[in-house]
Amino acid sequence: MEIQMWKEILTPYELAVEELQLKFNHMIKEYRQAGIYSPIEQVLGRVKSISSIIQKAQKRNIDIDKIEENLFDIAGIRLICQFTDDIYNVVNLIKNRSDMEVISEKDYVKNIKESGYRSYHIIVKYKVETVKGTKIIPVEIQIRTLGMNFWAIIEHSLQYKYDGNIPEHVKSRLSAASDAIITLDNEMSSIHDEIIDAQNFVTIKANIVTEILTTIQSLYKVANKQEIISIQDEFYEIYQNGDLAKLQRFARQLDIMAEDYRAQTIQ
Ligand code: 0O2
Repeated sequence: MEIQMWKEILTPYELAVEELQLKFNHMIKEYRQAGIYSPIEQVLGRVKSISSIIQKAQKRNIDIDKIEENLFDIAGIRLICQFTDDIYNVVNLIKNRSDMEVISEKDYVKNIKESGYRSYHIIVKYKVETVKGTKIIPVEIQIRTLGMNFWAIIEHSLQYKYDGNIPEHVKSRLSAASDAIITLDNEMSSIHDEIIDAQNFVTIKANIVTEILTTIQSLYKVANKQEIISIQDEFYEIYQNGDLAKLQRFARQLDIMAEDYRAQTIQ
């Protein structure tokens, strides 16, 4: 197939990956802005390279003209989570979306592959609008923890290094590493609530500080310099003290002050 033809085939897949990365990243942003723990930690995406597509098609005896009907992972999204439980929450989030339809799923978290590979795979149908019209694209979404991702990346590069024939002694080390990651994921899950509380505290504090600094900046235009300096001093003192409730109270007082100035400006 000519390179131009490949480009035409792959363009809607690129669009699907770009749109989905944006949507999942926006989901993370919405959670964080609301000060709520996000079950998705990181979003990655890729369109399979032409050489990998050809290689996979040859391995499976798929005619190159039939790849679109037979290969479902040309567009790939990877959602990285902190905890194993998050994986299942993300699966439900995907199932409840109206912009994609789940066509198949494989739970390699519960049914670990012989290699030691763990991940949850979902194939969805996703609609994109191109200049040539609407196109339905299959997208493979892999959902895994940071630990599972670490293992899969290392194993994948070893597959390349040994051309798919990893020696037995390396395989058994990989299997031991996979077991160690299961233990790590389980340990992390057992302190799940404490970690989430700590992370929520940091996110909420960061949101309030941003809000306070934005209000102080807006007050520069209307309040007198001396007043601004004393507000800033008060803010630094409360911030250093680290009391979240005091910071929240201070943010509310500042809001009222800014609102008063706004009302005066309108009069
Ligand atoms: P790439 O380069 O990541 O795209 P198959 O594709 O034949 O392996 P199937 O049924 O299509 O099998 O899909 P399956 O088993 O759900 O796996 C699809 C993808 O999951 C793979 O795509 C890998 O990304 C990942 N995967 C599956 N098993 C393993 C494994 O043992 N180790 C690692 N590191 N990744 C795995 P590709 O096309 O193989 O590769």
